[in-house]
Amino acid sequence: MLALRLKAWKTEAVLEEVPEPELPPAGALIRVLGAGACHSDLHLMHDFDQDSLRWGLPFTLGHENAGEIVALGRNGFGLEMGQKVAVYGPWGCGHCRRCAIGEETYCENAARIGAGGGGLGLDGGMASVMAVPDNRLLVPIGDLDPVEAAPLTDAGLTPYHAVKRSLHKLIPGSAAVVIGAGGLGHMAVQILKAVSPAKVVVVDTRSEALAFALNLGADETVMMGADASSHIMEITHGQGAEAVIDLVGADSTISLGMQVARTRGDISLVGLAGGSAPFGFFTTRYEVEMASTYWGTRAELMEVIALARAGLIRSHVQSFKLEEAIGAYRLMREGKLEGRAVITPNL
Ligand code: FEH
Ligand code: ZN
Ligand code: ZN
Repeated sequence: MLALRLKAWKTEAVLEEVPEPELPPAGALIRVLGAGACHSDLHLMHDFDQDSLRWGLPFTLGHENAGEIVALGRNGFGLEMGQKVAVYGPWGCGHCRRCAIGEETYCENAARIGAGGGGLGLDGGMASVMAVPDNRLLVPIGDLDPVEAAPLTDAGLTPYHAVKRSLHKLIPGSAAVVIGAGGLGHMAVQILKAVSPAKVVVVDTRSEALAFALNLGADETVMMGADASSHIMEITHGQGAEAVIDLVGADSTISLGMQVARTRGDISLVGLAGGSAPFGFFTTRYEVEMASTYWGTRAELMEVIALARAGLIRSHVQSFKLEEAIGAYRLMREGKLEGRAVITPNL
């Protein structure tokens, strides 16, 4: 079968023929119906190296996947052949204390495993068939379109986890700032509107992205720039926001988040741009809580799928054939995608 493979660090992925995978004894084979193209894949191709990620190469890209079960190993209780499922992306050991509570993102044995999951050091979904090592990693999607379900596993789950961290602070009259209205940001806006009464303020450098966010339910938009913080302080009546979700992670966005987080507010740093900002007594308001977050838990993926099945959130996708995947990543790099690019290897 044809697969989009990362063969060397700091090179573009290439399409090549690979053998179809074998059925893992306690897992499943999935006919991939949607494999989301994530911004992190660009970092995998252009920025990371063996020192930053100690994963083996080559591997097939695609860590946001949904499809149909075409072979099922043991322990597939509640699952059946032909069923449509989303694949939980971060694959931990399954039995350490973190994995036991579904927090496989923070698996205690990650270093020993030597990979982050399918598409992250192990073969992912940018091929017609994908092997999933354990059936615990599959979440049925009912009648959701698998092309739209695929991005829920990362572009949906990652901001959902960050929002949940602050949910108790997002009371009526509160405000949440979403920085970056791309693949994750367009989901963050909908998630915030679905689960909280907070006023949602979206920041981006692109006017089209801000218009898109307004369409998805954002209450206010702010153009990123020198005036962004004063604009947000005005919108929040001089108090700042209870939650800042930074989906970019550049020096400028981290600094903006620190300027606009309210006393006792939260900043969740999700974006991988690699920025930083100094932290000291006078750099934020009192008791601002800052955390980096990575993906979300298995139970949270079930919650995200439930939100989508209830019609409360929906990923906006542009689909591309496997042969067009490299072109899709180029569009992403140029900031020309609206919502999420999803590769459909079986179309
Ligand atoms: C992938 C690879 C490396 C770091 C982070 C990621 C995220 O896209 C996972 O959500
Ligand atoms: Zn990702
Ligand atoms: Zn583990």
